[in-house]
Amino acid sequence: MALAANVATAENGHDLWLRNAPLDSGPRNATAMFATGLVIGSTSPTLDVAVHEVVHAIANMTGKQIPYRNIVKMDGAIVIGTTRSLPMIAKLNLPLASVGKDGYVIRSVRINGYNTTVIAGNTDIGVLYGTYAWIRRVAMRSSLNSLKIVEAPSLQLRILNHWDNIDGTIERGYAGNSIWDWWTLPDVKRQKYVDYARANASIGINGTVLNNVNADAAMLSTEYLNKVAALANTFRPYGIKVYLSVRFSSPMELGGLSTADPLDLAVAKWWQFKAAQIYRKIPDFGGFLVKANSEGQPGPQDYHRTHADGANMLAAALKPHGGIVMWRAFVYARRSKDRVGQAYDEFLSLDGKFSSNVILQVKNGPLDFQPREPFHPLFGAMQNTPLMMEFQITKEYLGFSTHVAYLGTLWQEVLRSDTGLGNKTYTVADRLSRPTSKGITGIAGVANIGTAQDWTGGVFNQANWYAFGRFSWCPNANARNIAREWAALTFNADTRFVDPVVDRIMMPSREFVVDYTGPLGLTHQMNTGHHYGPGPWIGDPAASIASSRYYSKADSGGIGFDRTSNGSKTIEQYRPRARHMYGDKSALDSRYLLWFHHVPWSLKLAGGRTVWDELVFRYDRGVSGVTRMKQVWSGLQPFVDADRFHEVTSYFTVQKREAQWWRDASVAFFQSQSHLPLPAGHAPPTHDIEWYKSIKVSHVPGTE
Ligand code: BDP
Repeated sequence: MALAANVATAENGHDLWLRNAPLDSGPRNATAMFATGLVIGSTSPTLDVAVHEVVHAIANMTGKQIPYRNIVKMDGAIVIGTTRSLPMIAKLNLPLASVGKDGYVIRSVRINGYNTTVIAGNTDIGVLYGTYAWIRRVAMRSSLNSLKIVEAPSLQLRILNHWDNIDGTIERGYAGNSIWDWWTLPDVKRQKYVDYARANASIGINGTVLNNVNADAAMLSTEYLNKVAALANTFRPYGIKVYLSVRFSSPMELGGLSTADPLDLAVAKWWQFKAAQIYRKIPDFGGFLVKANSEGQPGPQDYHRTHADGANMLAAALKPHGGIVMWRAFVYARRSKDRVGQAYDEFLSLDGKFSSNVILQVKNGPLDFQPREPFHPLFGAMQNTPLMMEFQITKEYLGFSTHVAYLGTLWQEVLRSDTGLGNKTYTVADRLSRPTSKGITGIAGVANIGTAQDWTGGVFNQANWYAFGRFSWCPNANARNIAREWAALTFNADTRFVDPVVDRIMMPSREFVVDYTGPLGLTHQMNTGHHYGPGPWIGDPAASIASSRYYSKADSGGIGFDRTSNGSKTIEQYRPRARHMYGDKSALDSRYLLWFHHVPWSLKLAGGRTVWDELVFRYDRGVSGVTRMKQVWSGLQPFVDADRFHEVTSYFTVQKREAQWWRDASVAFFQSQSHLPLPAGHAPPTHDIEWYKSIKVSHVPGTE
């Protein structure tokens, strides 16, 4: 039996999931049959891209050049366009009315007596999305017969947030430097900007915030706006709008005003002038993203104004131009008693007070992108304000770029959580896509993209970019199906590869990271500042300064943060259904136990083990999980090109070593609190606690 005949000799990962690798003979012939010619009407920059994509994909996958035509006169024609670009599409009675601005229809249709495939949309970008969907089917060797696909995204804004600084560094970036070469812009328009737009369009992403939420006012200077405009021009054919993070005090830094008070008329005027200038350069500019009064950033509270005052003032400046404000709910100041409660406390009373072109951007959990958190209570609480999700694609808290952690499962867990709204299950995904009042909908992901040749510093990190795009299109999507698509497109569609890589590596991978960094609902046990490696000993359980010990509250009596009505009460921020689920510790899913409850070490859990024994068991489960992933990967060599195979192997070596480090350091620390013996069969840490404490890592990438 010939294994994996299609393995390329070497690949550097730059082509992502768009490799369009040659098909083997069966599917190759079938595809050739379904693509004998391309029928197009009038064109546009976006339709040109669509046509180019089909022609090149077919050439790469089947070796065949397909001719252009303007009428259908053979079987296997692919007919591409809108009702305007190609009037024959209007006669086909396609269900285009239901797909809106961005959706598409792909249909096998008989035209002039010939069998054709029609890829149609109401807009050029809808057609392009449909084109990528069809190419994906070909590349995955799915059937091209009797197609009846009708697709539309559930969310309007599908946006990447780059935490890129003007100097080229990336806050929490682990894949090299920023891909925006600010120095040479606007003159030099690099191919990578096009490749970037293409990759995003292929998974439905339609916006990008170019700069860090900890923003530099200089980004709004005329000089930088010209550079931004050059990028916007490059992205436009791919349907990607540009947005900027803005520093709230920009009127002072750039405009020389003495205040940034949102109710000061001169301040409002400054923003109006700035908005008008931006739209002269970039007529389809998306709008602003704002981090205000959080982690030292300026904001309206500096002037005793509310978040709504600040957001609405900016929204008024953008409104005449069609722009929006994405105002972040991630507010963190050290004064809060229970850090996870702060966003709710500050925003709930503002529900319904934001202008119609403002959307609140809420992180998936109430803390900060941890490997596991319950969903953010604002999704259940705020009913009269548009809310968009913020996920973190870059793995700040999940092992950086070297650990394999597929985040599709994390996002699915959050999106499927029941908010407690209404009488029956009403998930976070429902809340995002069905706002109670009509308003903007959206999702953002903090990008993991950098100058690394494979974009993300490790090929498995590409899966998270891909999954983010697919979830942003359909928040009810299935993480496993997405992983299957990605693995087939990125490596090899052979099920002997796809099955194990998805079910034995990708799907369990994030849970292994949870197990070796913070099982049972423990959170934020990483080292401070750079967030790399274990630091469960850091801080003081009694102090209000957020630190590992503040979060674990581990001492000889027990472990866990009491957020029930006897403790910080933040559980009360959830609606009754969710509150009951998280509140009843006997019924509670142990994944969230220590997030909500402080429990004695000896408490018996549903599975029969004590909390202490279960904790140790899970740390070890995480480590052995990594060993297993590595083994499974080593068996997949026949299906993967050598370069990518060996690189992933070496990442697994790092992950294995670091999982062990996490486990040993954590078990050593918690044992110094519990004073209990390790359960039978579990090895003691290699070193004592002082040894782990003494490890200092420096020059950690991505640190401010
Ligand atoms: C935290 C990051 C920090 C970000 C912050 C944010 O450590 O670098 O600035 O989130 O989201 O997780 O604003």
